[in-house]
Amino acid sequence: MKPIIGITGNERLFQTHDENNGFLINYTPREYSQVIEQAGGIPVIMPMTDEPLADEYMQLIDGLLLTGGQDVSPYLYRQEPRQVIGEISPKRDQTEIALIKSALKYNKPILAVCRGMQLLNVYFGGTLYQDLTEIPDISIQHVQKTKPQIPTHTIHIVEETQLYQIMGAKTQINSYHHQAINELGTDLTISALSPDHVIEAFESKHHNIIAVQWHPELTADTQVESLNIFKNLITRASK
Ligand SMILES: [Mn+2]
Repeated sequence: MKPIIGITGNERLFQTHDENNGFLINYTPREYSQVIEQAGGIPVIMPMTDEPLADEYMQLIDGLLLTGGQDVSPYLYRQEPRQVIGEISPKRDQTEIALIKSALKYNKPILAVCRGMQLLNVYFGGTLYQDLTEIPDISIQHVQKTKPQIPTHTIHIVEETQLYQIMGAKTQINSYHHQAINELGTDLTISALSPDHVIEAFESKHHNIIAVQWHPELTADTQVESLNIFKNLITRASK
């Protein structure tokens, strides 16, 4: 059977009649499930759960895809929220931290995208810049105004990393993050940097992890390197 990939879900209000009426729905952007299918896996969207059901989910899935979304609660890296921070979701943090812990316990491969990468960094003891304006010497537009299917900034990929095997030395990626990694977590290795030295990807020699700051699911139709990131997850999940 094809490997089953668990995709972390988000919640949003579905409005019925007016802005004050509605109910919450579970969702994920369609591209995540679509790209897992294209890459040869079976996508399963996992809702946020009150009681973490992570260990049970790990019996059902072969790999974990941590998706983009809200900012990570700064409480998790021992900071108060500053004026520049965006929306946070403690429930989502709690659900996904339980999933990360369980995936590592059962050695299930993880691919982390955007918020997923930031949360994974925090899980391993790292910290974040709450907003790009807090980064000294930043010069590149990391919240691109161009549509998300179009890569805009360059990344330099570190040789002898898994990402280098997947994407080569240098490529262009889309960029939709207003936060970034500050201190890198323990056991993690930088695998790509932007020209203004923002950490754009990391992996680990000790854990089955690949994490990227951009959104390859949105460029998988036009850029083969983007699709290959998901094919790599399927390969890792097949073992
Ligand atoms: Mn960027």
